[in-house]
Amino acid sequence: MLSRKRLVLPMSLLALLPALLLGCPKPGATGDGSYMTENAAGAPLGQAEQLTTSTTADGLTEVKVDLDRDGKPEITNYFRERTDSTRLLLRKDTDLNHDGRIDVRAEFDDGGQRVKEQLDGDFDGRADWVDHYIAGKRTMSEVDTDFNGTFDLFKYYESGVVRRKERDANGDGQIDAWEYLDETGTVVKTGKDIDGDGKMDSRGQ
Ligand SMILES: [Ca+2]
Ligand SMILES: [Ca+2]
Ligand SMILES: [Ca+2]
Ligand SMILES: [Ca+2]
Repeated sequence: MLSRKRLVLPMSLLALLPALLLGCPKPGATGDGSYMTENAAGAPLGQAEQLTTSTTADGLTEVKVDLDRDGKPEITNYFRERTDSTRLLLRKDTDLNHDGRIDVRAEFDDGGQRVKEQLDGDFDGRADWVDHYIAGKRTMSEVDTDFNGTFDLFKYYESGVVRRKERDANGDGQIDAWEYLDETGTVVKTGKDIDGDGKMDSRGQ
């Protein structure tokens, strides 16, 4: 029987996940996902302070934002400057636990839609949850459920709903368990690779 390891995320990250994943507007957030640091009159908005603005080697504008005003950035935004329009946010790095290491990296396409989001749930500097998006919709998640550095759960979405889960339960890099779900999230079919050749040997339901 396949052992189901429960994904444990620190509470601080859990609390922030809905806002991060759903892109809920937060105080100070602008429509493009970057952070305003002052209002139209130039007065500080909340606590956030823009620390530095520089240009990266590949020509992007890098803006570091200090949310708690301790002099260290929690958010780094990367923009592409445009002459015919407002600058475009391409990447947003967030340090959730204020240890100086990035815990969430979100990447956006030219249309401003999310293409990839990486989360480091145990704050060891290594991403353990990667969401992939196509046309702004999440299509696939890679999850390292035991935080050992190897992704072992792969979720595939249709219209935002998980319809297939693949697991590498023994960590050999090959999928050994499959679950197929209907649109309500109910498992309708399962499969297992018993002899370790990466092919399904037994089917359920
Ligand atoms: Ca700070
Ligand atoms: Ca961190
Ligand atoms: Ca990690
Ligand atoms: Ca793993």
